[in-house]
Amino acid sequence: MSYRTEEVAYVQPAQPSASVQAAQPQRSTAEYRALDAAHHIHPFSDMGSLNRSGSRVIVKAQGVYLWDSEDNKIIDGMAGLWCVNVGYGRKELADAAYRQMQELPFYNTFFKTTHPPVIELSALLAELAPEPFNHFFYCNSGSEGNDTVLRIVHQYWATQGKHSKKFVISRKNGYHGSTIAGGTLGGMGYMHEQMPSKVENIVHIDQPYFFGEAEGNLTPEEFALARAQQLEAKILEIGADNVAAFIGEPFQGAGGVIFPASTYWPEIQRICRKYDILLVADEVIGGFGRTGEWFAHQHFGFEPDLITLAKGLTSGYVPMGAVGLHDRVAKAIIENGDFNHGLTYSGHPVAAAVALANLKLLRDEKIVERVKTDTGPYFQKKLRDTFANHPIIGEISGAGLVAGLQLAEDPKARKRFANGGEVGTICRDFCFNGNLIMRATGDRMLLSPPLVINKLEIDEIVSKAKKAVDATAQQLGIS
Ligand code: PXG
Repeated sequence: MSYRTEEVAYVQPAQPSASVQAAQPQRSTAEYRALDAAHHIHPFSDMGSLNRSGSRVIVKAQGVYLWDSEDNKIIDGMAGLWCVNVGYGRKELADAAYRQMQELPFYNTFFKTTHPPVIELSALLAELAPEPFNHFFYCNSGSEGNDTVLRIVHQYWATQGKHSKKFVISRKNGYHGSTIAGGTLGGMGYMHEQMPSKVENIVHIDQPYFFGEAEGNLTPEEFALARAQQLEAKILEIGADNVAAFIGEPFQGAGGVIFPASTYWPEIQRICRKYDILLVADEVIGGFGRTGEWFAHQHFGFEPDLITLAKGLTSGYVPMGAVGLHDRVAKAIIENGDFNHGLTYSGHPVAAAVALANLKLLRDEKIVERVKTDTGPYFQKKLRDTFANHPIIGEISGAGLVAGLQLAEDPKARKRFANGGEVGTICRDFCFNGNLIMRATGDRMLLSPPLVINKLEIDEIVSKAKKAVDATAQQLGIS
């Protein structure tokens, strides 16, 4: 029986299971903090300031809840980092890893060998992905997935004899990872500043961020179309013969859950086809059910040539990334000699076994369908009902189980706070103190809970989010 049916979740108090309880903290919070400050550099952090305040020590998790070393129970509105799609504590995934570690903990697929988990995973991905995606290349993360995308794109055009097609177009405020290639592809200015060496031939166009960037009386649809047409202008500027690919997240995740209007992706696709440019959908966040479709490009109605996958592929239980190749790209790669790219852990058997078990849960428990028809619409409506006419909420974006709340000084006039980033941090801290994990990107508050969340848990997230936003407004003297 499925663990997280509505019935079970409603009657079951969310206590950690016996196996979770076994993992009790071994040290006091103060000891953990001191050791962490002494020896651990956190990602994307100001370590001086973090070490002075001390991190929250997360010690266990079950379903949609986390527990810290002070035994606070926290509801995880972010599914970890947008990845724990099946929720925490699924024994099936632990068992799959345990079995595979005993059977074959490692073997590579470089030199004319393969193994059952990677074969089964590839076949299942081909079944779950849209029709033209039948081939998959594996890596360890979304960043490596996008490095792999670049390698495939260049190899593809080499096989077509179009060696001048070298430029890749991406977007400002897109996020494609933190390797040098991922960071260059992404459009985060603060990352570029710390990267004097970048990958060549990558250029950016503006993002389709209506609330923050639309001027005049444009409708969201007109604005999205204009932003998509920047791609055509950029291609003409560089010369179509020099452009290899366009890459974008179907909706921007880390950039603030920015959902383009319906006119955006069809126009991007039209332009890519017109100028013979590969279209890459970075599905690292959108893939595996987030919007209620298996892949976010299906939600937006377009057909990419390559898809980058990670996060929900294993629900974050072990690291794994992948790239899905459209048949026409796969054919070119397969029929044209060596493809000189690979990682020690490409198709790692344990990661593949966990991914396989994870995808079977998503499929067999109809988790994605539930997001589409039940919990997703409930979550979206609840947010819109709760925050309608709120004095500091300007926009609610999202579909399925992902949402962005725009904090604004004057919602109706689309006027943002001059110190939006600070306001976001205030709100994020109120959430944290109220035992809700909600992420702030500048002045946008983001939610992306585990896909197994039930309606009571959605109610809890939304009411805690409301309290935090109200407290933020109060602190700013706005009511
Ligand atoms: N593409 C997208 C769309 C992502 O969101 C990556 C690629 C890179 O994946 P890896 O596995 O290399 O991290 C991501 C990652 C945040 C946050 O705070 C978002 C990500 C990673 C870490 C933090 O929103 N996205």
